[in-house]
Amino acid sequence: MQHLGKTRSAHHPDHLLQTPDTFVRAPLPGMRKATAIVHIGPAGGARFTQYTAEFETGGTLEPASVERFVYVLEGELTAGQRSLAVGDYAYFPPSSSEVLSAARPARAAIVEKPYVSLGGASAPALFTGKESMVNGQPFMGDDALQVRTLVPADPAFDFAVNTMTFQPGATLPMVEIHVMEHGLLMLAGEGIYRLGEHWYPVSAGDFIWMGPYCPQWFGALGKTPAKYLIYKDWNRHPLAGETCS
Ligand code: UGY
Ligand code: MN
Repeated sequence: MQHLGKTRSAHHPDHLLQTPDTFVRAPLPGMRKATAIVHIGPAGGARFTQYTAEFETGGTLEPASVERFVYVLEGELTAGQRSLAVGDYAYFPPSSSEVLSAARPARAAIVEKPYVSLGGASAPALFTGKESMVNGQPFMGDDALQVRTLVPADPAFDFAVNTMTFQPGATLPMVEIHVMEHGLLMLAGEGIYRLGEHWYPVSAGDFIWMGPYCPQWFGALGKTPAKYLIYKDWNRHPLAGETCS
């Protein structure tokens, strides 16, 4: 708790840094014995929503009407016959009927958004995966920065979710400025995140939203690797979803 009005959290039109001292918890419709920390949504300028769901023993989350991606942060969740441990993830197409439940306390990062169809095709089917089974790939040739791609490379998916693991001292090789937006959860370690014209110290537990074209760069500090989970909209033409009159 911070009683003197100080925080590392910051909100600007093109980015949000939300640190755990500023998290506010409230249940969402469809939650029982669970609560949500809503990190970002349309009210904050994003075209998706991302929240951390915290389940008590016996907690449940009803299916969503939109597509949903779940990455388990702590404990274990089940969806029908499937069980998801820490580092496991699942994709639920819109109107999937699967309820998420927790036999014991658990936490998960959840991204939800309306599905943007490609040529009228329906959304991909439910799938689950294990991050531990995904091979890391060097990012732009740098072995000290490993990317793990959690969503299959299939144009039917309108978003991507990756983990990025930086050895101490590793950095993004350039300041990125791109049309895609990001939801980012720091999973481990620490470093400096450049967002627009601001440089922020960040560490495990922090959430960042980057709007389209937000200049972004990260450098890992400390003596242990820094790792984050990162969402981006993907595989769609920039005019997809626009109506021309
Ligand atoms: O995929 C990405 O755009 C990623 N390299 N961005 C980031 O880490 N801020
Ligand atoms: Mn990026």
